[in-house]
Amino acid sequence: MQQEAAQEGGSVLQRHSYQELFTRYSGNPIIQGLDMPYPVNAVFNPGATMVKGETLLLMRVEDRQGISHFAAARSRDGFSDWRIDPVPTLLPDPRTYPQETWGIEDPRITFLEHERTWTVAYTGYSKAGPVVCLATTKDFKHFERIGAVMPPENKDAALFPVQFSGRWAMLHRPVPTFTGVGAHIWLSFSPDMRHWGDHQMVIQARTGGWWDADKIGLSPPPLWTEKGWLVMYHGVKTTAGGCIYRVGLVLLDPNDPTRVLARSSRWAFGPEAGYEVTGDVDKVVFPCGWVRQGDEIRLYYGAADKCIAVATARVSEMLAWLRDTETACEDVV
Ligand code: BMA
Repeated sequence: MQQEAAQEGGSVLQRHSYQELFTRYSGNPIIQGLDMPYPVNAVFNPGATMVKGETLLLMRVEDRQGISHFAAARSRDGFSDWRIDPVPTLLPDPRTYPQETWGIEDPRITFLEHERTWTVAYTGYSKAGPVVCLATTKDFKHFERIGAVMPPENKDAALFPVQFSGRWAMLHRPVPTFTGVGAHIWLSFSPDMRHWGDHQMVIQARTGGWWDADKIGLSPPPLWTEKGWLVMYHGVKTTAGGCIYRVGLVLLDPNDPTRVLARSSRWAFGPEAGYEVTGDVDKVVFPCGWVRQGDEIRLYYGAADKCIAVATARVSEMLAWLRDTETACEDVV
């Protein structure tokens, strides 16, 4: 943060100018409901990855019944000229998978280099509540469902792209039925992506007046950096005017992702632009995917549960910012 003195009307005003970590793309929002080749209510919360040199977004599309499915959009530069599949890319299939009765939501994509496969973690909206589902794909045309891997209520999940001591690891957010304890981010391990165990809580929602009090959840999948796993998570602040969804950063140990190395005290990005402030759900930025090109990260996010936007940041600056705004976790919860 820099402080500047501005001379205005004869008096000296102290003005704070913040160096924003993320820069919104000037062409935001990049995809809206009207861009879809068929009638929809909203398009938001996309997973993101690179496929054959192009950016691919797997978008959550809410139809005009209120039920969500996925549609793929592709772009050469990741900002413009999106080519959207003419028909839904992945529809809920409640007859075979009852966990998808009321739709599929919020996909998070992890590329598994060794397997040359993408794993998509998404929310199945079952009659018993949201569950974590996994599916794999090699082309974003055909998907193989692994099924529901975490019972309700649980969402905001993504796989790490590597194994730890021969096991897959997944971050996710169960919601306890026990009241008053908050909803936190957990880590679980699996030998086969189907059976999960060794559950442990790794990132705890803060309490009281904090921006991330009581309820947090993973945003995009964890990102490998030379300093450790960079994790972006959303925090939900409940106010008299409704909820505000913002995102912050955490760094996990590169070899042991159960260990939190650093956590930002301030949020890194929050709803400010008109399309983030007003929509089907006001004041929401909800990223489910990011793509790294060298030191640049492109963050793809749903804005106000209505449209899709992108913002950029530098990984080196995110790590430096995290160090500068860090708060010892035990002091704040
Ligand atoms: C979360 C999820 C997201 C949604 C957000 C804001 O719980 O359901 O899909 O974008 O709420 O409504």
